Amino acid sequence: MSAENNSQKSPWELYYGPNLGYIEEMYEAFLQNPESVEPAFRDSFAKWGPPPSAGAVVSVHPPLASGISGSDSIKTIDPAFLKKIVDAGKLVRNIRTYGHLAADNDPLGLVAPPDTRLLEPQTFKLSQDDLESIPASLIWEEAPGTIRTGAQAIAHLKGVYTNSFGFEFGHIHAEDERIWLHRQAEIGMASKQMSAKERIALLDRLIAVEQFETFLHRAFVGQKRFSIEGTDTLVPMLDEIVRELAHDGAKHILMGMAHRGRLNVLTHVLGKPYTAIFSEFHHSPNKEKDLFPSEGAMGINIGWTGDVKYHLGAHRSLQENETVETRISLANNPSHLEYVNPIVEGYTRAAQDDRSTSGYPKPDFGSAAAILMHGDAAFAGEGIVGETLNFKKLPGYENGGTIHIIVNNRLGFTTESSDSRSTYYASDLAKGYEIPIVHVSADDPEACIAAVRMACEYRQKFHKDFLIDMIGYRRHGHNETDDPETTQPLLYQKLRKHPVAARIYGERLKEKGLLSEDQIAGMRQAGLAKLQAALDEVKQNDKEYKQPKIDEKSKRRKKDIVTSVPLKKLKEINEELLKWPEGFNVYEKLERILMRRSTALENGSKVDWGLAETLAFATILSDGTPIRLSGQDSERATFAFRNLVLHDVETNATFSPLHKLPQANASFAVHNSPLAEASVLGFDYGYNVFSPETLVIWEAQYGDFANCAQVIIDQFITAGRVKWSQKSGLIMLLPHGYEGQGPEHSSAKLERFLLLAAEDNLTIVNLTSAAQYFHLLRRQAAIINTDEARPLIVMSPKSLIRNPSITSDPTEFSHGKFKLVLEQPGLGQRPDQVERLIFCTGKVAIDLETALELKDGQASDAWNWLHIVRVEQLYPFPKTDIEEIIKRYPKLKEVLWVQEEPQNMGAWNYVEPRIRARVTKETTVRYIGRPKRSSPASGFQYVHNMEQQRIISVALNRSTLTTTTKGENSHE
Ligand SMILES: Cc1ncc(C[n+]2csc(CCOP(=O)(O)OP(=O)(O)O)c2C)c(N)n1
Repeated sequence: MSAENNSQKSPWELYYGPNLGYIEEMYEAFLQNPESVEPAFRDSFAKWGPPPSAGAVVSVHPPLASGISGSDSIKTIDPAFLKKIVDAGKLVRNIRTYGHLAADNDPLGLVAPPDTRLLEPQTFKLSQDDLESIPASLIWEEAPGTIRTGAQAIAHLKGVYTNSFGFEFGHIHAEDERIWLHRQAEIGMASKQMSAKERIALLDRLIAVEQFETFLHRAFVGQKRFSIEGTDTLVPMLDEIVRELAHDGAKHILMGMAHRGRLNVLTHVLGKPYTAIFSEFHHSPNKEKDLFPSEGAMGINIGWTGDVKYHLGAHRSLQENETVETRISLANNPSHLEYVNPIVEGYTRAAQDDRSTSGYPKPDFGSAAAILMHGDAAFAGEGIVGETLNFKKLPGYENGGTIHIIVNNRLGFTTESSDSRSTYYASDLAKGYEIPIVHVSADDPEACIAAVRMACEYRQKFHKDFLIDMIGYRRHGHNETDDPETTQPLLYQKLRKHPVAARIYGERLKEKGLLSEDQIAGMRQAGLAKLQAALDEVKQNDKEYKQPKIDEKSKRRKKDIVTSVPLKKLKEINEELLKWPEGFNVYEKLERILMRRSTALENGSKVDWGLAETLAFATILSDGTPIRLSGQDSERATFAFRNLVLHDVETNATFSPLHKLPQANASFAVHNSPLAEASVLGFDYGYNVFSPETLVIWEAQYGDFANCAQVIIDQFITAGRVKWSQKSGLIMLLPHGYEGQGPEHSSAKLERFLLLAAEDNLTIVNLTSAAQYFHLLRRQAAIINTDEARPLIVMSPKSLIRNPSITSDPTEFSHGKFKLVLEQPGLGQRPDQVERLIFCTGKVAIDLETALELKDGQASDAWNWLHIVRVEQLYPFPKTDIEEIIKRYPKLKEVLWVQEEPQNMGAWNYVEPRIRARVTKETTVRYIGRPKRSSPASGFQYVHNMEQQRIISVALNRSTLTTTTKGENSHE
């Protein structure tokens, strides 16, 4: 489109007939939407302006019979020739967009070649002569000076787009990015050829990668290692990424990967000594041959998965004008593929955020970066992948670009791609997130390194994710004890003859004259000698390598933590919380609600759940502890009690009083999360593990949705500490309570958490007062950065949020602390008369209290036979408090556990043995609640009401007092 250069007249005058029609059509489209036409047309049309009025465009000279040889020579244009130019332009576009289909990046040549006719000049009836006659600049604006003709341009672009690399950039909407990516591919990469020194170093690395695996294979026969062989180039790729990111100033590089090639990455990228790895193999039982061949089997857990320290980092100092110290960390990873992704994203953002001052934390995207490695089957199949990719542009979760590598061996265990995905490429999911994709052969290490450099430059420039699909193969079975020929016979017959990457690359360097056969043999010998020396050392010392632990002993549950706050300070803070900038127009209804808080701390007033939470947050910030709260609609809260972010009704501007609180000494992040549980909980857990000094809270919309995140709960939150010494003080707020809203939205599945509780791994609570919540939050904030830190599971309230019964006196905030159990006020004052003791937890306690019809906080004497105790903390079980209470009542006939949940759910199965162990033989232990059910709650409000009423009335009915003295419990 350089017609404007060729004439003093309007460029429109160069066109006539059908070509004029075509160009005019393009111009129409340009007027409608400039993005809809090729950039070349767009630029030209912008310069040309509209065509002269009809009839004004006249045919100029007759067409040149021989075409044109340079743009200067254009005087008149033959319509047929013009069509060829347009078609050549289309061909260029096709090569750029679909060239990847023809790329030579499948090391084994297994995939049937797709139809790539649209990349051929013949498809457009373009002959070689035609292309020779078109100036290159007409179809490729940025063609370098050495490329003069269309034929040369097409040859070059085909080389770029259909040889080593399969570039997919067409899905990137941002024009500047797309142009940059194409420019890099077409010109930039070629200008960054590797030096001879770099090439030799690359070969050396590949030899080390290969030898490490083959050495392990021979030295530890029959042990699984999930060899990297077939995707060996991953290691030098990681080397290069680390180098580039460190050079750009990253202080932390956070990596996540699964089993495949992990040992190789641990030793070569993270610097775990050969001796350490050999020692683990040497001391592993080697009896796992009969175990199910998965990476979860013993051979792999012993030594390097189960006990790998979270910050298994290698320090590396790079000399780049100044010394930059970069910490590289590989996240602990459970067997569950891809679930580590959000954890690593959380680490990364935590590493980037500056939380030292009030307001939102300030991220520095350059200071840390994430690298995620994926299996091809897992990337396409596991939903957590998409959930995590979705963080890419979300303010509370973005990290300035994750570099993804699909370690693509084209198999998932024994399953072929044709059975594991419906997409053409394993990487296709990434397209929806506008992530640039490069498909590259693992057997072409230089191409892999070039792709890595492009990825790092792109991240540096655009702060966005990049994906490299490294296509290789798997040399052995899923693990090394598996016989892959049972399921992929032809592939493995072919593979037996296929040389490893280091051999292929060695040959290439020999051909280039960079190395001789003897030199390569010398490199191999040196590598082998290192491995042998390490093994000899391990055998001689015969000492087991012990993974370092974060903390061997953890001191638990300190009693002396002060969580109360002087009333004066609370009042000052409360006053500040009700201030917003001059001219900020708060929604009137909300303003009225908020302003009611102004007197809540006065004598005789009450503090509700929402204010208790805000005061807890504010005082925690004032103590210098940063807070991060994320969850669906968490800014306002599902139940609209929080409203921590105000919206100006006239401008839509937002303001959070906690950000401008003068007393605040740390950042406060509150984010409405995307509609996902596993990824968001994983992210927040990761954030907290990386930044243990931050109070991190994840909130479920309703507690039952936490089961969408069950893998994160089972594999990380509850087990991370014993598996990996990975500490977390994450809080999970799970709205729970039976309020007739149906099978879903009632139960947060308390029983699941109780089932997972052991070895002091969690704190599980179900609260009935605003002050309890305040003290609990402050208590957690005080311990998160100590050995005492444990994830805190809160069955949080729904209707109770607005129930006056759970509001607290201001003095309960300025005095006292979190109590493990709460005794029903107004009951149990005549210990000698109490015959029934009810234990319960959460909302049902308030239903019971309501039914007691207290007067001035006192129950009538008619209730002297009864006492009710709320178990506010279920795990660890408050046995001392409960024993003391039980002992207080000499005439006790029975202890009831009253719950709203069905008998097979809730806390009954958990508390029953714990209560039974603490009562006399003569005391009956009984259950009152819903019968066993497969669905947690009824779908009908009236059924719910009836059930609830029955539970309360049986619990409070003296005539149902047990008459037996045998002590056997009877289950309702
Ligand atoms: C969530 C989950 N489901 C199933 C498995 C069992 N499993 C282990 S490896 C594997 C195949 C993985 O294939 P791919 O993602 O291509 O990685 P590769 O092993 O080929 O490197 C399967 C199904 C698992 N570890 N995690």
